[in-house]
Amino acid sequence: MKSLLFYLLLLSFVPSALSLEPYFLSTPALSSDGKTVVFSFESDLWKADVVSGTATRLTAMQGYETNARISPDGQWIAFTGRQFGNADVFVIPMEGGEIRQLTWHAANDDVENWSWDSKSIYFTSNRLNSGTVYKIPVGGDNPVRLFEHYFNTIHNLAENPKTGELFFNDTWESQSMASRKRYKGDYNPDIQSYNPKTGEYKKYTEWIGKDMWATIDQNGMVYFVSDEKNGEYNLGKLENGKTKNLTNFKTSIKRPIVSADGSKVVFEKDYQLFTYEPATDKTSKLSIRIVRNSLLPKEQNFSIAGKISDFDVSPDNKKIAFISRGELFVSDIEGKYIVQMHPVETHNYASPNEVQDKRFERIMSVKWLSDNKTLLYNQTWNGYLSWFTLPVPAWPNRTRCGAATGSTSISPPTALNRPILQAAEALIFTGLRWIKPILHSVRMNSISCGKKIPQQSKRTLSHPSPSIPTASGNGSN
Ligand SMILES: [Ca+2]
Ligand SMILES: [Ca+2]
Ligand SMILES: [Ca+2]
Repeated sequence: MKSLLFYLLLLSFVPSALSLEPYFLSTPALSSDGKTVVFSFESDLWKADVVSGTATRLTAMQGYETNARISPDGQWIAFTGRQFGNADVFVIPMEGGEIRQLTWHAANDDVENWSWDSKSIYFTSNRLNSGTVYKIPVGGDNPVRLFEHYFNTIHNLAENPKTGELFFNDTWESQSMASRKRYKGDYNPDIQSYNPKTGEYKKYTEWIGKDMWATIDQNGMVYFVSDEKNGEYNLGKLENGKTKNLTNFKTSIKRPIVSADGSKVVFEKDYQLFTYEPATDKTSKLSIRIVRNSLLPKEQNFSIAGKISDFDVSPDNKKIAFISRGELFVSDIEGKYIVQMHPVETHNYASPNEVQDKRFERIMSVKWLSDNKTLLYNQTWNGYLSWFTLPVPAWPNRTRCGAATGSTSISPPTALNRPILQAAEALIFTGLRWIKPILHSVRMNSISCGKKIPQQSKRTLSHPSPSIPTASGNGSN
């Protein structure tokens, strides 16, 4: 039990700068010199030095930012953003700064690559058919469709700077089932190219499985992914028009991107980022270190060890109510399910601010009524103690003793409160065996509310009186 509590406390103090290497990094891209990597993590784009691995957040837009591609001249990062629900093309300066949106169509517009003059971005969109490639200037303009045939579903587009060929895939399998391994059949993708200057079409692979995701450096060297070697996605390249396998991974890689200078190929593997160096035939894992900005949260987590100031077991022995730091909790008798009660007062004569602040005043004592469904508790209101009842677990209306009044809002435990609740759960487990017999002797089985206090005297009722029981709780603020 001690170790559990220690672990719970430890969780509360995890520093905001992660020292552990993170997982679930995706869609990486490299700068032209292979020294900078941009990738997606926590729905945002991050930029890191390939050697040091220190990563800083580039975007913090609503929705997922993926498919970062760095322009060959190093000026821009194009990426796919989902700020408005569907995918659109955005650009941000490589050094960070103003983000500009380039496409606005309600269809999905996914960034594929840059043109080699760094003036245009290729993107795939299903705006006019089930998906084909368009080109849009970095300054923004109407996109131009590259493949006119309605049934051409072009994607994974990469331009060869030496020949002008546009490399692509066009199968359903590579478009919609890119992660499905070991497919073999008529819809298997192959590395193909079309040269708009000459009208020439070429097909470079014949493997009945997957050959896809071509990426090309400034010398026209074509790298791609194939599962021909061992059924897993491995890196290959075209050499004199022939395929050559480069890696022998037992787990698949995802879409690789080569730096323009050809020094490195970056890809996702096992939920982390790796580079392959063609010159040395060496694969390295990038040691990414995420650096987050520190936040000052509006809510804080507290250990409640030794700080349960009051408690009561229901007459039917099925539930327990307890107070810690002025907050009220109810759990089943085993302590397996704990709910924090947030009574909100909605009397008409309270100003809106008063209603809001009521939630933060401390609760001091709690008892179950004999119906096993109602809690009687006292709480300060504007600094003065008063008695209240609260239905549990039907949770509809809370009434001040003696006068039926407004509604009650009770929230389930929030994520931030979970460590508190878990700690409370652990405490209750240990204490339950001896708590129960004591409670039987102190239970106030017959408490009930008077019903003759007129509406007008409610304020008077809330003032302190000598008859209010002494409470032992600590204030919540
Ligand atoms: Ca985001
Ligand atoms: Ca769109
Ligand atoms: Ca194939």
